[in-house]
Amino acid sequence: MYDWLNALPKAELHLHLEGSLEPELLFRLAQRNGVALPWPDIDALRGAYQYGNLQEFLDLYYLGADVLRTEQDFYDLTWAYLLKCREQNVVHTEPFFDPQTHTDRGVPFAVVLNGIRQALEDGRKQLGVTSGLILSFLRHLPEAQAMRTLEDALPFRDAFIAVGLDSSEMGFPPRLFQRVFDRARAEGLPAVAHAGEEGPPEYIWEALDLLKVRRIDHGVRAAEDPELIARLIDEQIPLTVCPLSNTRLRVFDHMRDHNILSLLDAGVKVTVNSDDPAYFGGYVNENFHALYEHLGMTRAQAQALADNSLDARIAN
Ligand code: ES4
Ligand code: ZN
Repeated sequence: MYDWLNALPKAELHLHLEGSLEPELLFRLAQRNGVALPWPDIDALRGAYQYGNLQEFLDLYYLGADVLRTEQDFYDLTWAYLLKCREQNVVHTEPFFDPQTHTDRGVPFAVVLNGIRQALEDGRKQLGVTSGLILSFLRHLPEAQAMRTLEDALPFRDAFIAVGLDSSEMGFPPRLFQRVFDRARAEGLPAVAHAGEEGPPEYIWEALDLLKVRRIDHGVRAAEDPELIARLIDEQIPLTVCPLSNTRLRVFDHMRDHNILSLLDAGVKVTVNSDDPAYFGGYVNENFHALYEHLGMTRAQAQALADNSLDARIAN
């Protein structure tokens, strides 16, 4: 079963490039850039990867991202992830990056973007992994800063396939970013948004109705609202679900409690993704493995999940 799962061709639609920064590369970049780290060694850093909720994880994720300084750093980060894609039969990926995490530290937008897009281009040519980049706004920062980030990005409009919304969810509902998403849509950019990870079903309604998203990232709390589930099924709106992330961040206490297969069987277009694989203990295949081990996922269900991922692509 494991070999069969590994060999399935699949797409990854929910992956934060900054969250694919493995401790080994993090330490290497810290040394290369002369950045002092709060952890004495790699094991101490790995030991810190225990979170009670989304915010505890994000605090560490933003600290880790501080080692990313040069175009080469962003290239190396992206390339390491693309090598994983090839190894895991991820034939297509639509990764997020958070420009504000870097521009707020004084790293220019173009430095971040050029490193990432060169690696994505090399990934297409040398590894046969196709991709489309998603520019994601940080929702814990003011709307005006998201708008400025969008304006910084517009000269590079062709480098993106969509805009997204991530970071701390509770208290930062999608409606706060309606004008930014209106502007992005006017530029012809499709939208996705994190919603219903820790936040309530209302945030998923807002993402659909106000931000006009074509996919929901996470969305697992939709299960609490039958009317919302009916809509997701009716409109076949994809949910990019991240099982290992959800258990590591205590959205579900244990993998056996996860609702992804119930949603699949009910007719919701769910997909399997790794979110922040360096921080949550696995890439896409390890997520598939966990569903087999703890939820008894069948081959037919795994095939449906993989087919959904290829079908829910924005880019081709
Ligand atoms: C994230 Cl798991 C998760 N949720 C929201 N925002 C994020 N950024 C990176 N990982
Ligand atoms: Zn995410």
